[in-house]
Amino acid sequence: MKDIATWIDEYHQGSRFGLRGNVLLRKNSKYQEILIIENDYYGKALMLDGCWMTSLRDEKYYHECLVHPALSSINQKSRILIIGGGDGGTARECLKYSQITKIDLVEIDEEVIKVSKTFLQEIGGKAWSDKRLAVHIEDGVNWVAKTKDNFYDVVFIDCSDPSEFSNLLFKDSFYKECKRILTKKGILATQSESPESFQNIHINILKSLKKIFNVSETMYSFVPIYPSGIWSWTFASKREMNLSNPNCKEAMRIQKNCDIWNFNFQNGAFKMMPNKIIKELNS
Ligand code: SPD
Repeated sequence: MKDIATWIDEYHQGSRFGLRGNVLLRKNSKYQEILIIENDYYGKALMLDGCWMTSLRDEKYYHECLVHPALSSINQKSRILIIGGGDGGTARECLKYSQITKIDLVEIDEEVIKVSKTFLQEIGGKAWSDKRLAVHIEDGVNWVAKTKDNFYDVVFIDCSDPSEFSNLLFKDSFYKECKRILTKKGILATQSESPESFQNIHINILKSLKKIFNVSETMYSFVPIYPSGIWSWTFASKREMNLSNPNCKEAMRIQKNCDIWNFNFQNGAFKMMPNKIIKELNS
């Protein structure tokens, strides 16, 4: 099989970020091209419309950083909304918390879920059969619009980069709607792109969330297969959050079973904002 290995690259602003391996699937869904490759080091990896989404080796860098800072810092957390997250990694991490009684996972592209269940079973794992998880194939913007006020304790935006069909997930109007459906102490957690390879989008997300929520904090870490490697996650709330001093006892146990995230890692990651981003935000 080695002789049919090929390079698959994500092209980004004159650079390319590639994995070499066997292509296991390439198909078009109603929304995008879906590709699965198997690489010797990263294992199976998912690419959507030419952008790397996740791989078996590096997915925890992304999912643990999106989920645990939010869930370890909030006391009341029974109802969770995940917008996107079709590979199941975000749901899997959320389900580690016993307080969670219901997760609505709203993914626009059913094919992403089917392909993930077939090729990337390790990512969603038991989450797919957990009774607390309800999967809805729907546009996240519509789902949020029809949700009543003060409903979810945490809303996760686990989306791809801005594109024709995901653009609305980066708009002020959508963030305002997320704020509306969050409980008083609720938290919005979103992937907030790269301060290096998506600098302008990153800054816009941070400015929007600060303006709309008043309280927001950003952490930085790595996702090896994303353009430039450095990535960010932003957490916003109507009230002060306790992100640097989480007090959830269960999270003490959970951190021991994570591959990447722990409280020390998180403390450092919230102090990593590059100076050029600080200056932009203050300008
Ligand atoms: N550049 C890729 C950004 C994608 C972020 N979401 C990935 C989804 C993993 N659940």
